[in-house]
Amino acid sequence: MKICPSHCSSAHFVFFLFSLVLYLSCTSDATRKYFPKRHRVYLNEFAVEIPPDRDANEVARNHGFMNLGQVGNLEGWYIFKDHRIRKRSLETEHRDTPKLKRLKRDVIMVERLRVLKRVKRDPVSITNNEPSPNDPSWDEMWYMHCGNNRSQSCPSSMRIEEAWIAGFHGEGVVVTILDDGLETTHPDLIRNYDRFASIDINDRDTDPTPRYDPSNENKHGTRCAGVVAAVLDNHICIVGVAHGASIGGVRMLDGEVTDRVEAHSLNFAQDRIDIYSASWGPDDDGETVEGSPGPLAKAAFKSGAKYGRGGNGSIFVWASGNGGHNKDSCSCDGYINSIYTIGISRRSVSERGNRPWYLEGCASTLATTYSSGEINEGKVITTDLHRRCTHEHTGTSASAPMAAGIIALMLQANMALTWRDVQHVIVRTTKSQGLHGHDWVVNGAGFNVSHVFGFGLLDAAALTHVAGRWKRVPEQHECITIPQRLALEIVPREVTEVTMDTRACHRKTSEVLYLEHVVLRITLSHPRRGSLKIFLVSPSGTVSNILQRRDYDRSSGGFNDWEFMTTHHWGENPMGVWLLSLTHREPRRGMLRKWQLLFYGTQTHPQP
Ligand SMILES: *[C@@H]1O[C@H](CO)[C@@H](O)[C@H](O)[C@H]1NC(C)=O
Ligand SMILES: *[C@@H]1O[C@H](CO)[C@@H](O)[C@H](O)[C@H]1NC(C)=O
Ligand SMILES: *[C@@H]1O[C@H](CO)[C@@H](O)[C@H](O)[C@H]1NC(C)=O
Ligand SMILES: [Ca+2]
Ligand SMILES: [Ca+2]
Repeated sequence: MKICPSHCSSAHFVFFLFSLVLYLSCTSDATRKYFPKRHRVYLNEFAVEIPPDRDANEVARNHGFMNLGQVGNLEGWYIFKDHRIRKRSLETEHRDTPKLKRLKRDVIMVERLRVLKRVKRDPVSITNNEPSPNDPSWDEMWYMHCGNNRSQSCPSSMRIEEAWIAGFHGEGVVVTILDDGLETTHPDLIRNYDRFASIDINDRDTDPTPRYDPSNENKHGTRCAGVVAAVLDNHICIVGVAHGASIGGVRMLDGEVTDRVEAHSLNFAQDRIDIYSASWGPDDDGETVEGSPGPLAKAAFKSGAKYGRGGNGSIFVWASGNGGHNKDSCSCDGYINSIYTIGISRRSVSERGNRPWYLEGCASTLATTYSSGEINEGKVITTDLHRRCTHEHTGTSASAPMAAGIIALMLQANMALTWRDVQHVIVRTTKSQGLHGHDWVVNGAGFNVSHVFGFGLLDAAALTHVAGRWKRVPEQHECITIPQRLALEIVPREVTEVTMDTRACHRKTSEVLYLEHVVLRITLSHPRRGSLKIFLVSPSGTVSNILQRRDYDRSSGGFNDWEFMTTHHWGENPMGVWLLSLTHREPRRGMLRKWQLLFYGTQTHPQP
């Protein structure tokens, strides 16, 4: 008999039958659809988090485990082994032993290790005769599926369902929403809620439950959380993009936000949280330029990239601003300008070739998700305060959590991706198809890119597929050019141009031959900053629209070492002549005083 090889005992066989029956009887049709390979294999090893004042060896000994040592440089985390249980066992046998229960009471956290699926399949096409999830709002989740509507503009071209069918639901990935709190007891979130990925920085406690007031002002975080990780098939509300992921909340917007608060949030639980999702930034009033991350937040981004996720780098997902109606530009949002954040723009379904009013364009946007912002359009349905489900979630707010959810699927496909790998895979797999814009251009490395959409729409099926076979990119080089100091008049109604011929650190250890991000650091004075337009042209001829006119910005403060980032030169070779071009319509002159380029990228091909 094939099922039970000769060396396996009859007890095992009985157990196998038992598990099979259990498995079949416990899986609904819908669950089976999304968990085609349901058998998770657990090891007899446990990741244990030891309180700082305890000795790991002693804890292990007291409870009858063997301490295999600390996990990498993750302070407090150890691997314990239990010889008494089987080395590999199926999920159905995965029950707490009394011994394990005792251990759990004595430490912060215990996690039984399981074998992660690393097998990638080609994206599978959906057959519509599969049963749908039983979540009541599923049919209205237009950004996930179109039912039988297979027209080209169907928003399900983000191919989230395809990624689920290929086995990726976000298991093992932790996403945290940095916002105004999280309703931790919401019935559609509670099962995925992770209290170790949560904190309340506003009230200095560990419970991020929002402050309730009559206007339900603090609903934002809870709504974003549902988009990422609402529970599948529980007869409640919706299905999260990464319904298998854990979800945390950092309550930090309901109070005075300081650099310290931001930094604390960005580095909180660095080795537990994989993805931080933020749908906030400087005021979108069209005149704010000072709204950049402070030194602590900047350091926090850097530290997250270096030490987060056990050294693979935290993933920071950021929504592009909502200020398009104020003629603002996300170029002036210092968070989107950071090389460490993934700036996400959004596209509305009913958009007919025109840029919607709320859409800002900027060169630092990396990619796009579907969400909505217009009246009469399908809005995003999600979890709401007071255990409710809302149809009113709009605009940008949904774009970052949607991207965070998709990236969670991708990380499940390959946990070893670094923060830069994630960006590389996004650049390679996003789709420009169906995104109408007038400024699509193929850059010097062959990538089609736009200021409105970045490299295009996130494609969950392609992201998970490519992530699974992705080899880590070579180490990041940072080539900093010598600042050009000058006193060049920016003459009204003329084009002021200046060039820089760079060797891109040729023959130095910081040489960059394949670009990732380019940062323009600039100092200039100007009678009215909002009337300035700035372009940067690479040696390959790709034009980055660094700054658009912003009619409401009347400041005479100019830019002082301001950093603009562009992703549009991704893959290009920076060696050669760069052109900086400035124009404005003010009657009075401005003065360009200093500019400098920072090239980030690799010396060798990132993915030969
Ligand atoms: C299918 O989608 C298109 C574009 O979104 C829409 O115009 C059309 O009405 C939809 N058809 C059905 C049957 O829902
Ligand atoms: C980081 O990458 C390594 C592979 O280099 C992988 O084994 C590990 O699981 C990753 N760490 C996290 C926290 O994802
Ligand atoms: C770039 O994307 C746009 C928008 O989908 C498309 O119209 C254009 O043909 C694409 N260009 C190339 C060269 O693929
Ligand atoms: Ca609290
Ligand atoms: Ca649900």
